[in-house]
Amino acid sequence: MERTFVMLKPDAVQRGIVGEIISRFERKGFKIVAMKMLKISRELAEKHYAEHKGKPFFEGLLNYITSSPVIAMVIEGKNAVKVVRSIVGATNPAEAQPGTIRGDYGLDVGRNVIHASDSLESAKREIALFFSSEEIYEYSKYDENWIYEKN
Ligand code: D4T
Repeated sequence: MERTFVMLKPDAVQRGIVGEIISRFERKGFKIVAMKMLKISRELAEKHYAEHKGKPFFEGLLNYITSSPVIAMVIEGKNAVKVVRSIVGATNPAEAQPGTIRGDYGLDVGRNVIHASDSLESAKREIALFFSSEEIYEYSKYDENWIYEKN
């Protein structure tokens, strides 16, 4: 099983679509093992987006992501990193396939609704940035035998 980091960005919270988005991951069969609302500090935003420092969109990205609360989550399941990215869709919502979250809910790359880790290494780094180990829960879900052929 893999774990990945997912964040519903300020626009998702402001537009009242967090429930719909979380439902998509639940329906797919993923298990939510951590979740909280927080207002991201500039310091945390700079760490999270360190790879983009110096790019022309960096300042706008930081202002956006720190502007209003977000919902941070850890999602667990088989091939979670890849499958969650495919549910999220392309970075630019204008190019994201209909049926993906960004394809269904956005129009502008600077308001792309959701973040999901792009690799297992990023997932580990981002989960550690946002959650302590006590905030991540290990538990069985009653439907697991119906989601996976073998546990
Ligand atoms: P995040 O990290 O937000 O899930 O997005 P992606 O992983 O899909 O894409 P990314 O790291 O390349 O971009 C991070 C973040 O920056 C915004 N962005 C990106 C932007 O505002 N303008 C741009 O030109 C690009 C490339 C959107 C996502």
